[in-house]
Amino acid sequence: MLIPKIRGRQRIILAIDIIPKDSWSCLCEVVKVACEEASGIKIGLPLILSVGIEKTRELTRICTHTDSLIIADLKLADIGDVMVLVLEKLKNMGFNAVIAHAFIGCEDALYKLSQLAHSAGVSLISVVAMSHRGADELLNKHFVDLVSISTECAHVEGLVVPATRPQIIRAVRDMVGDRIALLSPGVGVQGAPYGSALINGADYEIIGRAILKSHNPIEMLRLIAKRQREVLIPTCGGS
Ligand code: BMP
Repeated sequence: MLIPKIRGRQRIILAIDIIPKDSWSCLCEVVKVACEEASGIKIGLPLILSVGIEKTRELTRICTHTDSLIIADLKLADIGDVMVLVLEKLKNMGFNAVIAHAFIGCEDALYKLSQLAHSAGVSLISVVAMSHRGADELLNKHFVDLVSISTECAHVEGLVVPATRPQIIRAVRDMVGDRIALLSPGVGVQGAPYGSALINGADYEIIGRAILKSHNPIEMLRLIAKRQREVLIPTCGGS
């Protein structure tokens, strides 16, 4: 599968780590909207560990008839032989994309995962920088090397770049041109304004708690999408 680069619809990927309002049916409704109106979902370890594999499969099934991204975010960071075992299981659970760390390197690691992902029709996305403050202590200092590992050696389809570090998004976009999708978390609760990652070159904003913890998650998702569109519309002068 190829991650679509330009989408005619909302450029939000819903990050699911919690259950909104402690209601499974509410979560299913938001997932349906995220996959039918927005660009898909990203399911994290907290959700999988709290509801289990069968329930997770229920969520991915809501999206399979759409052309959405259904991303497993386990941030894989292991030897290639072990990661490929995980990837097979994730594919069977209905995921069509997985996230791995790039810091594990290419040989016997990201490259091996990328080969299997490619033959299984699963999109591989790697993390080249992160949105929290501690990421600046080590990881974010190496984003240029991590982009090279990810793109020149492993040929991933997408890169995770932090909305809280717009300069990194711009630098990565300059490095990779238009050939790779940039997915950006850190919008909303972590402080980056809605649409800001898109303005700086990201293709998608990954947004979780701002939607799932709101009073009306579906309405909030649509409001954020509207805000993204407003921010992206070019203005014609004024300050
Ligand atoms: P929220 O919008 O609730 O802050 O969620 C952001 C999501 O993006 C979480 O699932 C988190 O694991 C993920 N994420 C992040 O916040 N920063 C990164 O650098 C990389 C991530 O995958």
